[in-house]
Amino acid sequence: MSGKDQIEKSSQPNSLNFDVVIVGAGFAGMYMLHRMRGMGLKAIVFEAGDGVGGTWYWNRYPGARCDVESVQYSYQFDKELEQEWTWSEKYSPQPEILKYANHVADRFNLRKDIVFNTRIESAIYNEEKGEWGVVTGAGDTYQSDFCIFATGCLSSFNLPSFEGIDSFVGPTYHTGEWPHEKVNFKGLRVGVIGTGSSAIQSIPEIAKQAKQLTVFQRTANYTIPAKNAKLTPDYVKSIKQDYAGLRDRASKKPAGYDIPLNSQSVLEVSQDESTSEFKARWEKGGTQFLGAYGDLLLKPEANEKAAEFVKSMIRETVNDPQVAELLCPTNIIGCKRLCVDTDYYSTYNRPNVELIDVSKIPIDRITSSGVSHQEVDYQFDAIVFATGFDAMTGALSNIDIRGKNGQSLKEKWDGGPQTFLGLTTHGFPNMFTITGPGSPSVLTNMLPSIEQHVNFISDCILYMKENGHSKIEPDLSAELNWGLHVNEVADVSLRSTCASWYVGANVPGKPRVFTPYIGGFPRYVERCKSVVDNEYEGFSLI
Ligand code: N01
Repeated sequence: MSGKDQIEKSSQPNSLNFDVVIVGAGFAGMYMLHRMRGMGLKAIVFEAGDGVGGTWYWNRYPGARCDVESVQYSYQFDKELEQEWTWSEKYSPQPEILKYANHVADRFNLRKDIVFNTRIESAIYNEEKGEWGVVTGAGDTYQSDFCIFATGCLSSFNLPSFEGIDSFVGPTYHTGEWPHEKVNFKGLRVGVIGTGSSAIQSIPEIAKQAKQLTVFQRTANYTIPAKNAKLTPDYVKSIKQDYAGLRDRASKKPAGYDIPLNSQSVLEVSQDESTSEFKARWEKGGTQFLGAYGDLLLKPEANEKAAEFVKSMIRETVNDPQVAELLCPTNIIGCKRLCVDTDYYSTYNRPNVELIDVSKIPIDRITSSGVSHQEVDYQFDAIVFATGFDAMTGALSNIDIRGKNGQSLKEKWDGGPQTFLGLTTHGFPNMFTITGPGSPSVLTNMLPSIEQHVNFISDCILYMKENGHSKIEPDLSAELNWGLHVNEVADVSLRSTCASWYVGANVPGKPRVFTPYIGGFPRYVERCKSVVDNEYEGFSLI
């Protein structure tokens, strides 16, 4: 029986009242539901897909895998769950992560309170009643005291409005909404548009199948080899013996991810020394590469040392010097999200792969038979759009969310999102956003960030119940001060200096604001803790 059937059977007509409505059944929504039920609250989750897993449900493209080590990209709220689940690889592939999400849903019997195949169209706050009215695509309305958005940071995919996009006669795919059935590119001529993380993971896999693969690159990206490997039983045992220690070390790191970080300046060491450190980190693989020195994301001249090393590796790997130069990025390394790959650069040595530079002259149009660029017609049997997401705010602005005085969230955030702690926004009482804009979210290991937010929200609701409060809303002054702080710390980092999705640059018309909080996970957690210790300082409680 589906969650919807169950609700319809167990509820009286017009009595669809809940303590908490949660939107989204990814890792955030699932844990939120678990906590709410554990507190004895009546909670319901709405999920657009027909299964749990969020980003790992939708992103099924070939080569999709995590770029945070799986033993850390996992829940820590339940010690038995930690012990019973065994990851097979250093960076587990998407099917295994989705299996884990399903395991969690089954283990905690979550599905009975999740309504699948249901997209939320609007969430309207009724001031008189002090409750939220959440309306589904089917037109059903559910009332709740609290409305929690667990809609994900990278869940609303971005499809640029290429001229003629509907005229292509073959199949088209978007990496962010990949079909559930296996896509077979064998013997086909395939075009891939984009060279971000999703493209960098999928291109080597598509190239193995396709007769011809043509990649359209607007901005070359830095990517570090994953050096993925099967986990040995001894390694798994050692992790399980000290999971608590691992989690504790991770919680003290800026990204909530336990990787080796060196605080020394690269400018203080010799060229030989830095080259050998970069080489060692390249061989180890993954995003820890950027932890080689403390100032890589602070000073352009320091950053250049790391960038030059990666470019030297591209030139060493790619046989054709012209292609190698095209693949060499010209911006700050780590400014756009650093990618992690398996055989990305060497894929361009394959005779069936070509790279087209669309950085100076954009793609003209999509035609019925392929892609036209500079009056050259590239003929394809299939096109893959690896063009990313309307990040951080896209999923929220797709829902008509209205707070006090009918104010629309989309309109409030017209000039960029305004939040207190990335969790709440003034004028929208009893509404929370898990890993919302203005929180560390995408700059951290998402799992601990999700758990920290879910725990904050749960503790807050518990505090309200215990102290007779029915309404919580952040003060405007707290929100403005938080916004200033988010901007202030962003300005210190080189990360805010390029046209990335962190600043909304990939979506035409989106305000250019550095959206996540870059002050680091420990500092953020400390701030949340101090808000709580000071009886929800910065919030009005009624
Ligand atoms: O999206 P992206 P993504 N014409 O925005 C190009 C996470 N993730 O899905 O850079 C031509 O990075 C665009 O070009 P440009 C991770 O956080 C994690 O790859 O804007 N090209 C770019 O090359 C990641 O950062 C994992 O100039 C156009 C590409 O499309 C985030 O998701 C795996 C274009 C989009 O790249 C997003 O990654 C995958 C146009 N009109 C993703 N419009 C892991 O955990 C856009 N592009 C491993």
